[in-house]
Amino acid sequence: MDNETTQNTINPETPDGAQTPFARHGALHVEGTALTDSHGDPIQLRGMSTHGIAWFPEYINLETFRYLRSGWNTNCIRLAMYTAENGGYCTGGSQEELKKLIQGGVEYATELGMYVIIDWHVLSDQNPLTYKEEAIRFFDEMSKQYADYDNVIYEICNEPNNAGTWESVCAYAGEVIPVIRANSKNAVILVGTPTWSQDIDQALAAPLDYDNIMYVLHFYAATHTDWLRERMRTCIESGLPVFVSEFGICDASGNGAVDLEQANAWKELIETYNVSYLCWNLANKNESSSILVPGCSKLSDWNEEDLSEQGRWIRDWFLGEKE
Ligand code: IDC
Repeated sequence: MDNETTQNTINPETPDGAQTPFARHGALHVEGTALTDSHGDPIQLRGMSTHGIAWFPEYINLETFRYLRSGWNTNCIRLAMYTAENGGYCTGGSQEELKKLIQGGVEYATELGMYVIIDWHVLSDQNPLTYKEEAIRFFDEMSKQYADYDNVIYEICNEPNNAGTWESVCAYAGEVIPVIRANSKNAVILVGTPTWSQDIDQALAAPLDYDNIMYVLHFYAATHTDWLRERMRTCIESGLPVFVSEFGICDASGNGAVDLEQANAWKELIETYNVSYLCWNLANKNESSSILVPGCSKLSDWNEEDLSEQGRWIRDWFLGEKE
């Protein structure tokens, strides 16, 4: 389906008459280091990542997404589906239920004219090759189903680590990307990098041979400081397209104190290079990376008391964006 048709079939207007993000920007592609919209202009995606959808499915609904779009000024949502862990897609979770959640999330985002990332959330399984066959089946199915959805972005391995070396990521990507591309020719694909998506320099040294690929960097501001910012700057300056599909401003456990000074340094760098950024996580778990406090059961219209410190900080960042 071409852009025109897709733009016409996806709700072009928000209730207040403003055009939706997708209606304004259409299908995305990668030009040099920049994520670029259908008019050839650079675009910055921003928004929330869900927590594991198996554990916090309640946030996948139209009203929450609408509030994130119209109330929090975001244009993208990331659907994080753990592949391992308790209830993971490859470790005993109900694949049918998990796919229903993904499908709901994609439909809500599409109805609202938001971009949506389908995240194959490799973490304790370390090496994306561990569940390669499952990944191939999953992404084949998803990319067939969403072949005509120009707002869908595929993230093929959240955070390779330990045995998940750049060589294994390349071997994995070499099998998974062609499967997606056979169905959805031009989809933007995000590729995680070793050491919990910190080693983007390894991707720079040996990039993948596909178009419309971006390499993933994740940071947690209280843990990852100057050295990782320096790496991001160097890699972008050297021509690597970088996408921050997950970050927090607490420590890498997803908990602990937030570090506002480091958080602001990251924000400045991200804005300097117009990098896309998605914040971990949309839940009310008792941990500092959750944007909602544990007692908050509201699914939208959050006020000051409903938000954690990270929640208030990220809301203010989103609201400060021009567009
Ligand atoms: C964390 C969650 C936490 C959960 C843990 C293990 O915040 O509630 O118990 O995973 O499943 C990542 C991962 C992301 C982590 C997050 C914080 O992508 O799944 O979520 N983190 O540890 N990389 C660096 C930090």
